[in-house]
Amino acid sequence: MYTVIGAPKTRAFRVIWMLEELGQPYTVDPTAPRDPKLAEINPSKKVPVLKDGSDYVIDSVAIVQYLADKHQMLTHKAGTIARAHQDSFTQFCVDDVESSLWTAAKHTFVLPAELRVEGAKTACQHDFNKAMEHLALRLGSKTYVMGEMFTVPDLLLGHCAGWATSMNWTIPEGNVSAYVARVRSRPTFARATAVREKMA
Ligand SMILES: N[C@@H](CCC(=O)N[C@@H](CS)C(=O)NCC(=O)O)C(=O)O
Repeated sequence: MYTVIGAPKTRAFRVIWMLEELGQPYTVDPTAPRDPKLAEINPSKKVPVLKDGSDYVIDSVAIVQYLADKHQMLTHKAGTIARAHQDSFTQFCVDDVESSLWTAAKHTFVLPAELRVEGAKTACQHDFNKAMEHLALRLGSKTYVMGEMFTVPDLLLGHCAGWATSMNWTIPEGNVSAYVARVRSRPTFARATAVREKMA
């Protein structure tokens, strides 16, 4: 039995969605970011954290890929060229998509007011729009970024797309909007969303 530590409205949602994809049993400990009790397991007091047995894994991307590797689902095997391309999409999601969202969030409500920079959010949105153009080109007419198989970067991109929409950023019409709708219409996404709503 896994324990997902972190309020489901945070990136902990990714881990919950992943566990729904895997059909693995889990419980959620909805600890808020920066709760002092996190310091013992994560010096940055960030969430999510996955408790697996007596071990703790921190960082949502590391957790999701670990679970994919462990259960051999939603991933190509390490050391294959397919895995290299898959990881490239994961890094694209983290570097180009999530970083714009997270930096914008920091300059909206995370950083102390005196450190927030006016215009930072506009610059982030510009970068996000550029990333969406690149996603459109890399995705082409494929069902998922790696083709017919739903993999880790699809889950991460699907999560980021919802985050962007909640900030009123636009997902471009066409292959990207159709892709996002496809990813977010998975029954596992609906089940994870129900968990989030129940714990809100
Ligand atoms: N790269 C980390 C980032 C985790 C992260 O920043 N989590 C947010 C909540 S979604 C948090 O705990 N923020 C608290 C803070 O920045 O102090 C991951 O993907 O897990």
